[in-house]
Amino acid sequence: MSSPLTDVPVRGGNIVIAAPDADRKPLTKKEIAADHPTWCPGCGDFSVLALYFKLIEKRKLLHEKITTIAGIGCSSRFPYFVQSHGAHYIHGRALPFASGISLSRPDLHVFVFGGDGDAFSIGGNHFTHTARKNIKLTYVVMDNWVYGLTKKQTSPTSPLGFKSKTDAWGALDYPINPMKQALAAGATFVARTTHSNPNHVLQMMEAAMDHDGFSFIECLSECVEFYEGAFDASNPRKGGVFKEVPKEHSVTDEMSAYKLADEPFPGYFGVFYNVAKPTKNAKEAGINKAAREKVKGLKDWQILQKSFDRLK
Ligand SMILES: Cc1ncc(C[n+]2csc(CCOP(=O)(O)OP(=O)(O)O)c2C)c(N)n1
Ligand code: SF4
Ligand SMILES: [Mg+2]
Repeated sequence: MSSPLTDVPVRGGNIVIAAPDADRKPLTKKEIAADHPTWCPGCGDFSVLALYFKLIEKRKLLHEKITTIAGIGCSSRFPYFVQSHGAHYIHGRALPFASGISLSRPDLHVFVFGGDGDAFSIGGNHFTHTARKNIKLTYVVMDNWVYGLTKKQTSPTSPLGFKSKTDAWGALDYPINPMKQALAAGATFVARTTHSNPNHVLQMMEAAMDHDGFSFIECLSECVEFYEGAFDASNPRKGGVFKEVPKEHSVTDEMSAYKLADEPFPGYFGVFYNVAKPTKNAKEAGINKAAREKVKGLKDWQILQKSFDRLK
């Protein structure tokens, strides 16, 4: 069967790609899984990866329609294990890289995965600015309250008193609350889940993917090597409590979302905040369209020549 062709608007012109055939079969896990994950046995990150595969299968996403980006860390090894376009990028810099992809390829689902250190320590500024720009992508922070890859340093989410290689007497610094951080930065979709509740992780990923804007998920993901038992209080199988966001909570009420985020651990799980707001993608597309109108019919070199002429 022949593939119809579609025009995909990109910055500076249009590229023509083959549209997926309607009768193409959804990808199977075998087709999506790449290398064998190198995480420690029992690491929470396995669960997040398995649910990403489920999401791709369930939502019938095709290879050329997704991209999987990460920074550096155990959790950030994620793209290695996924058979898709993507990058294992620089520590803390996954978001600006992913933003470029999102803004230039509106036809893609851009997924970013990473750790608490990657997101809130070295990547803290990028988190804030990507959120405030409302760039359309989904960011899953696999929060294990520690630096796993570098073998147990205090992270921005480590609780007070946590003993690590950088805080032998226990952490002195007040931890970041990722949910409050996301709300304050202007994220338009903010949700919280945990690796120990697979159905819930999938639900949150689906809702995040469907959001037109910056969607952020804090996913608790236990580091069994350097912070074993960190999340037991949120896991009913370990005697903890998994408390869902109350049904009467309005996801468009920012102050209520803050109140949910203020709850002490284990807190609430679910969508705290979800509002519609124009994305940078949509705003830029308008500017690009108008700019393209002005140079309609010209070849690339002629557009370049015009720019040079203006500088004379
Ligand atoms: C520029 C730079 N600084 C520091 C490091 C060292 N480093 C690698 S991963 C990491 C922190 C990882 O912690 P986190 O993001 O929480 O991921 P996890 O391993 O816990 O999943 C650090 C400090 C680096 N690779 N690059
Ligand atoms: S060190 Fe921790 S975060 Fe890293 S793979 Fe092992 S269990 Fe997972
Ligand atoms: Mg970590």
